[in-house]
Amino acid sequence: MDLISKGWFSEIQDDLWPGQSFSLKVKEVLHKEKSEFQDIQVVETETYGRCLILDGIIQCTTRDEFSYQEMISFLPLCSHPNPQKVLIVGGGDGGVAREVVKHPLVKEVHQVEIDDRVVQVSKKYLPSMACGFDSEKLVLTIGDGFEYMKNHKNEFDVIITDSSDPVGPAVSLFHESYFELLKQALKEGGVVCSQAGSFWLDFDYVKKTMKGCSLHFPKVGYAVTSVPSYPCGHIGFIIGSLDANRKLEKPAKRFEKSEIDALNLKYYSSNIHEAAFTLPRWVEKHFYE
Ligand code: SPM
Repeated sequence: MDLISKGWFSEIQDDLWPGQSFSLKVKEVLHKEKSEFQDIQVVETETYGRCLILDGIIQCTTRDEFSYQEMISFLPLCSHPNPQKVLIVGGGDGGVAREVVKHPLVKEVHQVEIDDRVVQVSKKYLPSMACGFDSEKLVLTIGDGFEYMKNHKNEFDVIITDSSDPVGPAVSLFHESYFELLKQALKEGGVVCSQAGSFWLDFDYVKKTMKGCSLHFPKVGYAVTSVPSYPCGHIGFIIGSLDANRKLEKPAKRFEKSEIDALNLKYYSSNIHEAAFTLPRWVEKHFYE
């Protein structure tokens, strides 16, 4: 199916967000291919800069990606007192790696991405994100995250899962068994963070995923950020800690304004960290009671 009609890309996904769709006016299609795993497109838009689209779903635009990439990275990193060794599962555009390597306590970052074509296309068309791959702290492996973790036990302080939505290849990353694997790959007191969908669209799914996470993690929270190019302009993250006493909404590491500026953070701050866990009453009631 052609995703672009009369110069507009429309994100139509009847299974994931029935009856609604976000559209972007397209200036030019820069790249289009079918990899072994998915359809990959990069388009230049009129008002959101460049946009990466996988299987018809917007992954990031250069205008607003920092909100997602900073929050999925710094929420878990700052929920851990000493996040020296980090694993990123997915994140083929490089934006999460770009953020994680900024953290002053992070020494070593390993990333496992299944689709090398996403990495190569991002290097060519999305250099402001793919610059994350250039860090000396980073080791990139092309392969399956499940298989990778089976061979890496008790290794990481923080694991971030930057996946696409729970359809196709990413569906298993939302299952309870995935959280069990994450737990085994973590060191004592480790923290995980996964893209988890929006409470506006995926209410039951988020709740179910939180339940799966809480079978293996004594402390579980859900935090949100605003991303205008995602459906409903909104997305959330599930964060799990192996330390039952950790208060996820209170950053273990607080950054001063000068540090935030030095790290070139545009969205994340310690105040935003605390606010991100504050949920509307109806959501809080259903997620936590
Ligand atoms: N590094 C950026 C990759 C983005 N991964 C998440 C994409 C999610 C897009 N759909 C959001 C729908 C929320 N229900």
